[in-house]
Amino acid sequence: MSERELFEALRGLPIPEVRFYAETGSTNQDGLDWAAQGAPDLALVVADHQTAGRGRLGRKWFTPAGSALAFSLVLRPVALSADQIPFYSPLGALSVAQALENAYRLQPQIKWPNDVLLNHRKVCGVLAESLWQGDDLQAIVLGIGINVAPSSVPPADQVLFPATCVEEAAGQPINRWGLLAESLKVLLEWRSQLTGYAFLQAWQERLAFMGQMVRLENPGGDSFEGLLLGIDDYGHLRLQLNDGSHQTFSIGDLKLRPLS
Ligand code: BT5
Repeated sequence: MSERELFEALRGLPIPEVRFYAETGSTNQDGLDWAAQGAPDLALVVADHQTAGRGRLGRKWFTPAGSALAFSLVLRPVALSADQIPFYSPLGALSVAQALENAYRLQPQIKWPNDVLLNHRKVCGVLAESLWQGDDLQAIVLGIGINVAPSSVPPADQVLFPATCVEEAAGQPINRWGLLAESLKVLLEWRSQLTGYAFLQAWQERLAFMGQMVRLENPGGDSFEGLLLGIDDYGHLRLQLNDGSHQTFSIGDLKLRPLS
């Protein structure tokens, strides 16, 4: 698919500038560099192939050529407050989930806080990174990777959680740029309601493992097991622990897994 088709697909969306790379290291790095040089709100970086795509905690994100979507959006909200930062990656996940519903009638779920699953396998990862100048938050770069064709799915021994792609679930060829445009359209609709009730509701309605036993692990090695009850007004995950007590967990570097 050509760059011209990308620009066609984005027509009608209020994206002021687009940088397309046939190959780049990481679109998030490109977005951060561009933001530091003054990229406007909603500036978009798209790559066909990433050679150093990244996930959270220095993990790698696999984006081979010609089969996936990898893009990063520079966001410069008018009143950008640090408390809103944790909501940006769920914003990305909710937008992709709804785009998959709207465009292909799929039934995605969101593995808290921000992975999109199809048939219980990871199809999309989201990484929100912030650009600071001293204490001032300058921009959020919201990076989204979606596996579209089967060749975008990493081998099973290279992923922490089973992976899939949109075409496998949809059973039909998917136009990558069409999926990108639909995801951006939904994202622009939710953006102004980031911490609101409707946003939290839409996120919770798609939460994977609701009412199931899960394990949460933090990078320090602590883990908690309990029944997944949902999210609260801050987007924190609510669990009922094995001793019957309720505990909430803030969005961070926790790893969530079903127990069965
Ligand atoms: C994420 O991190 O899931 C966030 C991924 C964000 C990628 C986008 S692509 C555009 C933009 N530019 C970037 O450089 N990044 C963003 P995390 O939750 O830490 O998951 C990373 C883990 O997912 C890896 O350690 C692998 O186990 C697994 N993984 C890697 N590539 C995958 C893929 N294509 N599909 C499914 N799982 C993958």
